[in-house]
Amino acid sequence: MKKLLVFILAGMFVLSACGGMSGGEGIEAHNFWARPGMMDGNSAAYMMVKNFTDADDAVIGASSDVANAVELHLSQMGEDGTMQMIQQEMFDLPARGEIELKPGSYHIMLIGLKQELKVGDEFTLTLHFQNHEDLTLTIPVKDAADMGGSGMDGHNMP
Ligand SMILES: [Cu+2]
Repeated sequence: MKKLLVFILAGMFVLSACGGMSGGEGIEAHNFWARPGMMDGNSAAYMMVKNFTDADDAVIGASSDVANAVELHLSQMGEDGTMQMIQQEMFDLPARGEIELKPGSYHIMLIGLKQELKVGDEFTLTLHFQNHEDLTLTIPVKDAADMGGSGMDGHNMP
């Protein structure tokens, strides 16, 4: 029985190694989604961005037709205990590194939606990098509660 367990653990290690930083090329975005938003309201997009190159890079902006403005934000707890959003000039993306955009942390903010974004909808978002060419993504709108969004990061406010 013990031998079998060791075998399974070894197998899991190999799988997780393959799912890590190997196998990719250039810069890739994974697991992207955005939270729903009302027309004229806001939304936020989240994803994992991975840099498979040997050069430091950075996300320097994003654009989308569904919003009047798209900004790079960081949510963090302020001194008064409320969640605050701070606009970022860029998201650093070191060589062979990655950055996770997630609720309560780094995110791409969609400000002034030109259309309602409902769960199940999709829209186009283009990421701009310091060195790498643009990356255009088709982002699905998902229920933030299903995705680990607490609703406490400032985006569910009216
Ligand atoms: Cu924000």
